[in-house]
Amino acid sequence: MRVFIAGIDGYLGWALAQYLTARGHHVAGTDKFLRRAWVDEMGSVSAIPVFSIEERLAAFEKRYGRALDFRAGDLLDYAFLRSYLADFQPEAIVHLGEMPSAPYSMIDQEHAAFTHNNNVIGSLNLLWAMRETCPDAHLVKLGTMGEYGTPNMDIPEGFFEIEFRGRKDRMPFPRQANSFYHLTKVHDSNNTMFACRTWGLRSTDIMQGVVFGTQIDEMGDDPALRSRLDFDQCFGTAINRFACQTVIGHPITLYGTGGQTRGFLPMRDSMQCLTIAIENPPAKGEYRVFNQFEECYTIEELALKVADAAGQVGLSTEILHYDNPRTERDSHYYNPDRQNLIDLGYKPSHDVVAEVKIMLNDLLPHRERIMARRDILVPDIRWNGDRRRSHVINQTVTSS
Ligand code: USQ
Repeated sequence: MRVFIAGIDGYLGWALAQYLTARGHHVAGTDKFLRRAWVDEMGSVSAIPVFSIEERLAAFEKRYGRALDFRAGDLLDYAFLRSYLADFQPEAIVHLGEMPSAPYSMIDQEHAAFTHNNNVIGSLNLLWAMRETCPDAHLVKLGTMGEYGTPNMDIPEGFFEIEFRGRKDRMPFPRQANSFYHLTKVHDSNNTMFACRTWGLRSTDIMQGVVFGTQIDEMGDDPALRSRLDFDQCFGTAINRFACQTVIGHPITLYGTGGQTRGFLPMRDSMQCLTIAIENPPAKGEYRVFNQFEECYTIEELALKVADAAGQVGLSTEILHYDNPRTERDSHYYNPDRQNLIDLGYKPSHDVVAEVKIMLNDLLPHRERIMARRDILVPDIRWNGDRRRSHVINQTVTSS
């Protein structure tokens, strides 16, 4: 299948390009290298070194025996996007080209406005470019489980049946996002649903949980093919940060009570799920929603799993609770469905500790890179607009 990836240089995009190519798909993609710039803006680096795009592309061709069709560009540059899609004529488009961080979108007015402009208009441009150049292609749009928030009821996959004043309808499940970033994904969902209904486009909107992991098997041993792995307060997600903190002996930074519950999945499961969605497209005009995660855990449970894995590779771990810089519930009901992907063949990996052990072993050779930035590990971006570093409020566990 001819697959176009927007955001192909990023954490998931670079892995997906390899996963799909290894399965015989013909991949093309674009990137503006903003992820590299944002992490730099945070005063950080990827824990695992990221090679230049030229080095990445050369290593890719050497390993997979075919060149990756790549053009640097911006989804906000409509003429560029339209002409690339017209030339490549994709059968599937995977949209990973958005600013993905909740804290980054909460820094100040400028960052919130940037996030909305970049994400919502970039996605809108993609819909228009599809309509004009490849209306039969399938858009696999990366949304987020965070679109739903944490309602006090089960979360279906996108839609639910509701009865109100004696009448019934199938409607979109309410979205109660908890950051300006997560809200951009809600707006994207509405625009995508509208484009499918009005223009007959087809799309799978992926409500993905928090991804963790340093590699997929396809990457092999060439360091130029490896994934990035961020640990700063904006672009490092929970388990990735905890693993980086552990390898340098920094306490794991649990925010608040650590009772926040989310769906999580290793990068290898994310690749499996995205590929299942690509290879099983919806009908023309159909807009469908997949909830995509392996299992739900509290943040504290995950910190304990990281401590367990660390103990198995000979590292000691301290877990500390910091006052939560985010305004979020840290004790709540959470029970989302994830049946659609299972029905199409998704086999969840279910072994977080084994995956974290792989991560720790991948990260240990790079501990100096993390150690040099240890001052940025405690967060200071707060949901109320202040910039104040969090302080320790409680200790959970120390293992050795
Ligand atoms: N957390 C900690 N300590 C940390 C980092 C995070 O306790 O050092 C907590 C946060 O307070 C939050 C939870 O862990 O309750 C998850 O935070 P996160 O930064 O790992 O994930 P989040 O901000 O929710 O965003 C990430 C990705 C985003 C994606 C989302 C999926 O950055 O792109 O959309 O996961 S979901 O969480 O399901 O909405």
